Amino acid sequence: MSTIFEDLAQCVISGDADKTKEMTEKAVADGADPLGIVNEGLMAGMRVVGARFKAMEMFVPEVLLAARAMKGGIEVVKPLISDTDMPSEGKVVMGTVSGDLHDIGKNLVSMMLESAGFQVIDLGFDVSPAAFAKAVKENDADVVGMSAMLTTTMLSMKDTVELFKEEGVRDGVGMIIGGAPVTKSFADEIGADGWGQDAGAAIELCKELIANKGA
Ligand code: B1M
Repeated sequence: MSTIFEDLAQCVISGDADKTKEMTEKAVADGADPLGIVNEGLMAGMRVVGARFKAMEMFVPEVLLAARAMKGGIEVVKPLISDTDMPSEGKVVMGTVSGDLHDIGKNLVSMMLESAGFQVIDLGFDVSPAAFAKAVKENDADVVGMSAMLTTTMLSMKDTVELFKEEGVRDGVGMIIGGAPVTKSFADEIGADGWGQDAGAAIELCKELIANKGA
């Protein structure tokens, strides 16, 4: 017989937002531990989704549905968990760079990061270097993640790295980049800390940068 946590994980995997919310409310009403609901239910389901996406057994629309279901469930339990108890691997500011309106890949990376336990401050698309810098300062972020889909807009990533240096915030924050036209050599060229080919790589990079912070 499956547990309530396993059932919750299954709801997330199937991407059913209504059922996930309903089951989470039921779990709360039945007295289940709110942190268990998050860690062993909702996020456990999303971890399965992440692994299946990596293995190309699930695709972008299914991952987005699963992430939306997970987020809906988390909204139900969030008021029951203090901010300090809420699982957090670290804070990541995410955005698609200036002049670029492509946000599907960025949204996917943001959602996968959240599912992996990161607190994500998603600035949306067409994000200027100054807006990235402001958000990093205001949120004391560990990592900033920039996405670009146009060869013309990826140059804004360089401007953002430069601005961080000018404003004296570069040393305290990891900077990672991604998006179809972006490469590892471009990341090296502009002085970013890493390039992620996909959402899974972004998660690994953030983990690495945060683990090495201050080392
Ligand atoms: Co546009 N578009 N588009 N477009 N669009 C591309 C990117 C293009 C390759 C199409 C083509 O010509 N074959 C081309 C770019 C050419 C180039 O610069 N080399 C292009 C163009 C030219 C344009 C316009 C200029 C078209 C026009 O108006 N003449 C215009 C520009 C608008 C602007 O941004 N200022 C434009 C507009 C649009 C739409 C608005 C219609 C729409 C965007 C809708 C939206 O995002 N809300 C759109 C779309 C959908 C595409 C395509 C078809 C699909 C992009 C996508 O979402 N892929 C795209 C062609 C294609 O790729 N087949 C195309 C799916 C997504 C999951 O993948 O974003 O790569 P991706 O994200 C991946 C990885 O890259 C990585 O992880 C994700 C998951 O694996 N990743 C990161 C992404 N960010 C990361 C960050 C990280 C780490 C990993 O760390 C921080």
